[in-house]
Amino acid sequence: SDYSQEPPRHPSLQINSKVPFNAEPPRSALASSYVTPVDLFYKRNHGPIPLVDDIDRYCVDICGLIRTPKKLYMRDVRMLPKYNVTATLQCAGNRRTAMSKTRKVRGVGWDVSAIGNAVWGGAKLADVLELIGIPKLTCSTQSGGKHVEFVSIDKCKEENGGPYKASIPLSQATNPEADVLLAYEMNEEPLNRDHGYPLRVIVPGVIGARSVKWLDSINIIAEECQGFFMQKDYKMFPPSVDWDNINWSTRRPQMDFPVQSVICSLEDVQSIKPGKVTISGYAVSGGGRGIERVDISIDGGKTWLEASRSQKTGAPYIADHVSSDKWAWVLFEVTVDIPYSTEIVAKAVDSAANVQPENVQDIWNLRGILNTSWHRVQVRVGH
Ligand code: MTE
Ligand code: MO
Repeated sequence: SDYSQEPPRHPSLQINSKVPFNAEPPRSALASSYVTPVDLFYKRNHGPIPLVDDIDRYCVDICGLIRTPKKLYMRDVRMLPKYNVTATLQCAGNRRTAMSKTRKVRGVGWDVSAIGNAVWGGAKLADVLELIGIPKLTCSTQSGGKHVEFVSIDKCKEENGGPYKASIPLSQATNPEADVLLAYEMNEEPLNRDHGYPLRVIVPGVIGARSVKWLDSINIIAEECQGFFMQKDYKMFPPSVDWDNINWSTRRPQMDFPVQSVICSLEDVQSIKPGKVTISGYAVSGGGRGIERVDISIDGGKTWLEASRSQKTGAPYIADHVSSDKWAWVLFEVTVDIPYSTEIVAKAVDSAANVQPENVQDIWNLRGILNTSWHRVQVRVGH
């Protein structure tokens, strides 16, 4: 594969793998802005970054179980109503490095920054599908229906040199409230090459792996996508399953991500002077569930205090309220007095009262995905 045409990248990114390029920002930079700057947004790739240079000829083939296949050009996408959706994208492998410390796992080692919050601009997939005669649906509880497969331009070794692909249920794709986008903008700029230029899918509230970049075709299919990343990866197995007894077909592909929170203002281990310390970070849940609460402990989890939460400046954040960005993270903050060396812990509660698990061992899985255990940092207080 050809890595000679990779785009330029910000020098402060921590590179976890050079080819394919996988990198994340320093945690201190992450929670300092509600909307993550594009150049600091984590980059997760499985192959070389494709180069689309003739934008007038670029089009997405819409095919499969439909009466009339269609070629969707950029001008067709731009003709549809444009939506700006603020949504947090999180890699299922976020915090994998910490999980691998209990027991070895397979996958790119990520610290806590394989996540970012962006304003995605584009057309709703529901509007695109309506163009080809698939009506909108507002009841998302329907199951057993068809699926919408997204196939990319990029080539990756897991697919034996074939394209990256994934699918979502048709009921989600045709539901305007699910806010699934074909995005051509990120933070009000044209999407850049690393993030999927010219067009990518954004599936809010779902692990990043389903938000296919560099879209090449959309396939309406009877069964979910049989590609590697749906069937042989990104599945959550119990701690008892290892590489010698794994049966991939026993589990469903992971879609929504669970409730998560991370302290970004402190490294692990951090040396500080005794006195007031501001503890801040992000909290987010999947499926459009808001964040009800973020609890902070400065004694390793014995006692807790509540952090304040915010999204965009100005409006107070209330979980699941109309004024909140339902697909976006909240930033939290609390200032406390830390007199001696201790362990600081964060745990969030979402609007369905789901809570992060206490220990990483209990959710250990061989692929090292969805480490949402209590986030802990050690502080050493010196004089
Ligand atoms: N789409 C394509 N075509 N190729 C990829 O390698 N990686 C997926 C997803 N979409 C991927 C892809 C994964 S695992 C994640 S977490 C997100 O893209 C990362 O998106 P980002 O690089 O814009 O942050
Ligand atoms: Mo990912």
